Amino acid sequence: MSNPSGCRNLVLILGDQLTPSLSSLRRADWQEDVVLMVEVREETKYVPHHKKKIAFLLSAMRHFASELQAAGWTVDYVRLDDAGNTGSFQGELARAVQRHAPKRILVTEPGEWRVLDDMQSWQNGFAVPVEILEDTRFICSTAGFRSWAAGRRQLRMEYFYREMRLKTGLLMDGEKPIGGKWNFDADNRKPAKNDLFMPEPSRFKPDPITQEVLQLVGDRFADHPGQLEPFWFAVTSAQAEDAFDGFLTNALADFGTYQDAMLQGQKFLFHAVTSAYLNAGLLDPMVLCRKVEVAFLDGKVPLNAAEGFIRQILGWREYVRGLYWFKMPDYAASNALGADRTLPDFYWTGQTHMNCMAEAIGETLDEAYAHHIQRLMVTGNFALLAGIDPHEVHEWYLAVYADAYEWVEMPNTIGMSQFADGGLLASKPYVSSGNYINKMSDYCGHCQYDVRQKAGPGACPFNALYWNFLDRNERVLKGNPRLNQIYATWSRMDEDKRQSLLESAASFLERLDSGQMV
Ligand code: FAD
Ligand code: DLZ
Ligand code: SF4
Repeated sequence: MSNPSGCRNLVLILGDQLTPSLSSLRRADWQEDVVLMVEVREETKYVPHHKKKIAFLLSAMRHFASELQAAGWTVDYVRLDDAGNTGSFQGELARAVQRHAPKRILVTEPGEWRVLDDMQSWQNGFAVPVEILEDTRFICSTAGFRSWAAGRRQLRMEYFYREMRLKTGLLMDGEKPIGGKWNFDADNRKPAKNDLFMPEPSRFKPDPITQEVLQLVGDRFADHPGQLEPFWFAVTSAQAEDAFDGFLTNALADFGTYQDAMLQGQKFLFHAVTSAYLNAGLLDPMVLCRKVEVAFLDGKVPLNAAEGFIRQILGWREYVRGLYWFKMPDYAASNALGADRTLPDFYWTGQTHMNCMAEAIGETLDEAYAHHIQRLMVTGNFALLAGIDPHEVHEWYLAVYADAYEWVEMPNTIGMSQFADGGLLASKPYVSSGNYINKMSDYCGHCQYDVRQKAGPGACPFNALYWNFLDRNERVLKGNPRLNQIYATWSRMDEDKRQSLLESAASFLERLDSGQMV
């Protein structure tokens, strides 16, 4: 197609690709090409995203567009309320092709399979070549993960992580891990006390761009979950870097030790609160890991903190992304335990007598954030014990967290949290009775249920549900060597006690299913 007056490349940048060194931008020329960014209804609605998540992304997109413009790029930015906005990537690209008559469309591969699938059909629709470039913002490419995974029977994160340490040299002394061990997790299981000094994440005052977005989201997404304000997220990479530097100074030293702790009313503890920024492209994972390594080498933080943090990014984050692209699209339908209960309404309201759940869900609705152990051992644990459909659980996590995109959320939910992939990611289901929650938090002291009581109406529901889960899934799980001991305990248990636990769980689930407040 000849285009004497058109642009050379039309570069579509998605809302979670806010990085100046994005592969598509690197391929383009700021003097000749046009950048396209679009706010589209389809992306804001494919799950009922938390209001703060939408506000964060739209504000970060608008700030990034103005940064590109200031750097000389021509940016065609379509706002959600612009007249004629078709509401989809495809529709907006079609309109932009009319406006700019490009010779080629450039785009960096997306973070979700559904968008990639759509993108692969664009070539036919536009009569303009569409080039989908690799997303180079990750430390391990999808091809690199595939070749690591090829021929392995088990895809354990720990082995992947060791290879990544060797590849990057992070915390390495030649071929050996600094400190003589790859993993210091055993030192990272302390409960916290409420009298500890608690650092707070950096908060940023909404500027006029953010205020305009808050108005829009308040008007257009009133029916979506979560509190919109106070809104304090970083919306530029400079702010996100400031926030991360604050974490390095104020919280990293205790990150490892209290990584698994939970405390009433303490939403962030010693966590970085950085995932939303990283996943949107405002921060670079390798830069963060190097900063943490330097903090350790300079003697500012202990090894268990530095290693623990680097493992989350270099290990878990890269690993789940590799696994997602390795296993999609079939992974989405996994349901190894055949769980089919509907997600209880209280996941959207926080209205439950279970204090741990009310805290984790309430904080989620307030902040579009909860830390890992709240996600895994409170809301995830309950869903797994109660036999909730993993797809519904997945859609909830995808909706309510500001950091949620399928590539990272789905393996964490379907694999790590719900064991729906049958043990591909986790070597055993992450389930616990109330005892674990009581050990790692002070939630039980504020709860109307009694964590020490095993069965009966006043007993902590996690206690009976735990045994009910093991009993219900015995056929699938009993052969798992990591569960031998627990199944041996279950078989040795007095028959009356077993019956009372099973009856207690059944009665709880009946109340749950009938919509009573539990
Ligand atoms: P920190 O605890 O300070 O950790 C530092 C960083 O390590 C995080 O910012 C994150 O980038 C990375 N990280 C830590 N754990 C993981 C992990 N398991 N997988 C990938 N990266 C990790 N994380 C997301 O980014 N998006 C999601 O949608 C998401 N969904 C989850 C769903 C479930 C059911 C579970 C159990 C975990 C999920 N996680 C998800 C992982 C983890 O809970 C969050 O990354 C973390 O809580 C973010 O808070 P933070 O930045 O304070 O993390
Ligand atoms: C999550 C999201 C939202 C809420 N809105 C937009 C949008 O209006 N425009 C856009 O380009 N991206 C948005 N996103 C992020 C996309 O959903 C994300 O790029 C895909 O899910 C691929 O990861
Ligand atoms: Fe949660 Fe049970 Fe503790 Fe209540 S008693 S906070 S339900 S673990």
